[in-house]
Amino acid sequence: MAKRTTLKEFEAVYPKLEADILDWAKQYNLPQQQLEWYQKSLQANTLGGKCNRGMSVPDSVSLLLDKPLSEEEYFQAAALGWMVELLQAFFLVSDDMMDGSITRRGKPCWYRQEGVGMIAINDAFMLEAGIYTLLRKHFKTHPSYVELMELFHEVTLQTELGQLCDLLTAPDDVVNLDNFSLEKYTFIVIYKTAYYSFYLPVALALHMLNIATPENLKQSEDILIAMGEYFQVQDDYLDNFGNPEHIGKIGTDIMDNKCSWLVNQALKLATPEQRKILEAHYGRKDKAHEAEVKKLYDELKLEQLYQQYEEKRVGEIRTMIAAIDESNGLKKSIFEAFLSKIYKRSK
Ligand code: DMA
Ligand code: MG
Ligand code: MG
Ligand code: MG
Repeated sequence: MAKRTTLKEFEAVYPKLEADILDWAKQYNLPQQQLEWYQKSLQANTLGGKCNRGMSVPDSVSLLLDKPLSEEEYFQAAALGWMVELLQAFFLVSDDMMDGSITRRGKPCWYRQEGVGMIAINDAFMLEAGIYTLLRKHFKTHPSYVELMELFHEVTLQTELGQLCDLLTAPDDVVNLDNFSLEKYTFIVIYKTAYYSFYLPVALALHMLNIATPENLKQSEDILIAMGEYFQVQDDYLDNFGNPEHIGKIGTDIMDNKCSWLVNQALKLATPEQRKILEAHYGRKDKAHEAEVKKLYDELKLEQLYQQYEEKRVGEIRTMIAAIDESNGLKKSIFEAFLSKIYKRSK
């Protein structure tokens, strides 16, 4: 029987990994002040989240082995999980700067904290570097070392391609609603979110156990990408309809001119008059304009539309899970575990 990890168990591994990263930096005779800065950035940006992505690695490994993990197995899986969290930290620090966001995990975004500012760009790179420090330290002699490293590199690029499309579809100065489409939306969310948040943890678990094959990777990818797409629709929904206190961040999608799920639905439903409202108020850096768009979203009943979407999509994903062929080493329970963590999430 597999055993699900707790946040407490997962967090208990972090101090050792932080020490590994800082020890590696120490060999360069990094001065104390800079060492302390690195530590502060690691703690501020890697800790304090839900760790769903990170914990999915030990959970998936345990489900694949169908048993609780030994101490050594748990450490390895949790280390890979924390590498996913470092990747996420790297993306969030930069995403918040690019999106001009205010808060993250209930605190000011890193670049807005005292004394940080644009140094956050370099901090983001150093968070990313932490991944490869840990991978070298703990997996250098693992048979799948190269596969693990290539996977991190590939997923990083995929996420950056998604972010590029997200940003170029949302220029600061020109609002052109014709630029938005559900096709573009699908590309953005699959690349910026689904690969690193959903595919990566399971692919890492398969590589850690040396049981990855082109077939089981592809089957995992198909279903996890669908789930990641659903997850980002939730993120877009919560950006407008979520409670900022509860989700720990203040939505910026309307003011940022984002090709969000909500604006795409609004464009599908809008009468010519309603489209004019969007044209006049979407993508303006101003609360009064934003309020007009929020009012239109309510008139168009996008909250109810989202709930219908959620039920339909989750039904489709359940059908995909049921069709999984377990003879190639996969377990349906891995995907069920993922789905149950995000179904009807409010944060
Ligand atoms: C998130 O997109 C994507 C990455 C790679 C961090 P987003 O800007 O919608 O995320 P959030 O709502 O958390 O700022
Ligand atoms: Mg953002
Ligand atoms: Mg963004
Ligand atoms: Mg968002």
